[in-house]
Amino acid sequence: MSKPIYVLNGPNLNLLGVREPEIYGKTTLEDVQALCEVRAKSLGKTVVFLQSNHEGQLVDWIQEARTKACAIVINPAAYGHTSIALFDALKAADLPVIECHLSNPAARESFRHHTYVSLVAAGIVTGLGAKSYELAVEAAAALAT
Ligand code: CA2
Repeated sequence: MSKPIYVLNGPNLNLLGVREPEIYGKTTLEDVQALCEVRAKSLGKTVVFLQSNHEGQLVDWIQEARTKACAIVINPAAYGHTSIALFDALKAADLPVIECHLSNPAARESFRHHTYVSLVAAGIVTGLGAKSYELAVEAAAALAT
């Protein structure tokens, strides 16, 4: 059995579909998980889908992925813009990393224009809502080791 793709989600994404639907849509994180699972299955892969509001927890999961996953898809949410810890962990994981965002951060406030994660990402999918995740899983599967 091949290793799963870890799909990691950062802070506040548990509110998806519940708050601010005008920005992030009506799809819940549970819906996104189902879409990722279906897309992965169609490619002969599985996903481990996780969300945390805590930076250290995300670092722990990235460290776990280093040996247990074949690739990482990550929507780091706001931590992408601030976290050198996530950057360091992803770099050390030495796996294909696909960064994904529901919105297009480049079209939003300037503080969202830079992400540390993008410095270690093989590719970035943004602005397509839940579709960003499906395409990110597809890219991760294609690059998986
Ligand atoms: O567009 C994305 O996926 C973001 O990663 C979402 C982050 C934001 O800080 C990034 O710049 C772009 C925010 C996630 C918050 O998610 C919410 C979902 C529903 C309601 C409120 C927040």
